[in-house]
Amino acid sequence: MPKITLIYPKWPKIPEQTEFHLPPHGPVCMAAAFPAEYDICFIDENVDPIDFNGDTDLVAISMMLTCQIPRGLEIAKNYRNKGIKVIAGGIAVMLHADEVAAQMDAIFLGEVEGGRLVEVLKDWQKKQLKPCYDFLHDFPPIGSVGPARRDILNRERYVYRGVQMVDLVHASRGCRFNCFPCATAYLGGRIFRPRPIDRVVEEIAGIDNNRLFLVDNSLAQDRQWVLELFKSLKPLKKKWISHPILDEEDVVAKAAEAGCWYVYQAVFDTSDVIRNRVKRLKDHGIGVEAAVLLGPDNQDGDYIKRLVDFLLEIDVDMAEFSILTPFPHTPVTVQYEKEGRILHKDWSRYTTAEVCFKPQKMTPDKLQEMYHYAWETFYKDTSQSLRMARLFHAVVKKEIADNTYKASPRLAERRRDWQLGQRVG
Ligand code: B12
Ligand code: SF4
Repeated sequence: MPKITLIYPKWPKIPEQTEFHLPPHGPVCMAAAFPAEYDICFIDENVDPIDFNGDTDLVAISMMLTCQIPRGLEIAKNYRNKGIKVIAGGIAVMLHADEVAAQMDAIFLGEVEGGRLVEVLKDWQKKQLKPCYDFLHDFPPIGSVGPARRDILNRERYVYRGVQMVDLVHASRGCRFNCFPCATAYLGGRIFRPRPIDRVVEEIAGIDNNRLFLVDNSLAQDRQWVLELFKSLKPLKKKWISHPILDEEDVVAKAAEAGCWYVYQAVFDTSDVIRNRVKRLKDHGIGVEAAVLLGPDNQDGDYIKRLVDFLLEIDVDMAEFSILTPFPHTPVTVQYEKEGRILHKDWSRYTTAEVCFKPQKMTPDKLQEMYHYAWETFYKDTSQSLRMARLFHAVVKKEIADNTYKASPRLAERRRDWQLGQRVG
């Protein structure tokens, strides 16, 4: 049985974020495309160390973020020095294709379903790996996307304070929008590709976790499809987080009924549109985590102060601040390249916690200072862990109400110990 080591390289976690890890999604989807006779050992280096002396026939490196690239290249070098072939794929490889290709035996651009990975493996078996398998924008039939291989995850690592983290799943690929800081239009070719709903439901029903994260780029792309999706999800009684949902009263109501627990909502200004959107979600019992980008050309220090005050005023549950970062193949990078505003291309610093470009209305130092100001001010009176605990409390209440609450194994263990202690005492 050929042994594959699939590695997700470590990345520098944003220091301000709560110290927990979500299970990686790209690798588990990719792993599902391997034929059954392959033995896959998965290492998420964010939670487990790599044993470079482990027995392996082929190394596959999966990278989602630009800031994973330097570590991914280091890992590849290490294995290639031992004569082991290394192939790389994932979003960051698509965005940094030439640079990565130069240091791998092969790169894969695009999505692996539809038999594409099988072809690559055949070439490898024949010792005829090509340097590049380019399927970017040549999408496999969306129906060929099967259930992800979550069994390869070391699940114990994705537990935070005794609580099992969410499992990730996607019901669609692509995004028809083209927002200025985002590479998704390049990756997905602006084509919204929903998966057949029955296959999504089948996959979700098979996940042994009541709490999920629907990582679809946006649930605001096709009204009819999202309504159908929510209707089909409702009987499963799962609780889920998602990126933005179409901001219409009936859609939000159906999302809540289908188990929507909280939403990552981009907050880019202090308008009534945002205020009302947040209110609508909260009125339906859906929590809101504001995703706030700092540094676009319309912002200065005072603008950021107003934005933070606004977030507190509209009472979002959590906020995640990131510094606008000129990632390759985004509209904003094309503009900043032209204007000579990119400060450096040290990818390990492209974490969104560091300023890598010249803002228009502030110095880079001022923007960096305002980033710290935003995190500190928002969480000054109510800490991040308390706010997160509240979100979890909300989901537990919903689960108790519909009889789906399951104490996570560690909490159940602690409760048993405590009850035993009471009896003995
Ligand atoms: C889901 C998601 C997340 C999730 C992470 C989920 C997880 N743990 O995996 C969350 C919400 C946590 C997240 C966070 C962030 N994200 Co994000 N995220 C995405 C999103 C929307 C989808 C990714 C995904 O899962 N796609 C579905 C999977 C199945 O596709 P895939 O990974 O491409 O895998 C397929 C192929 O690539 C291939 N493949 C994958 N690996 C390999 C390996 C080999 C060897 C081969 C052959 C093939 C292969 O097979 C798979 C199946 O076909 C993308 C946008 C997008 N559309 O891509 C942004 C995206 C990846 N995120 C981005 C960013 C910026 C971030 C944040 C930094 C934002 C922030 N400031 O907080 C954070 C970083 C996290 C951190 N530092 O803590 C950027 C990346 C920019 C960059 N160049 O670095 C993207 C591209 C969006 C954008 N703004 O442009 N994100
Ligand atoms: S930011 Fe969201 S809505 Fe905009 S292009 Fe990217 S994925 Fe689509």
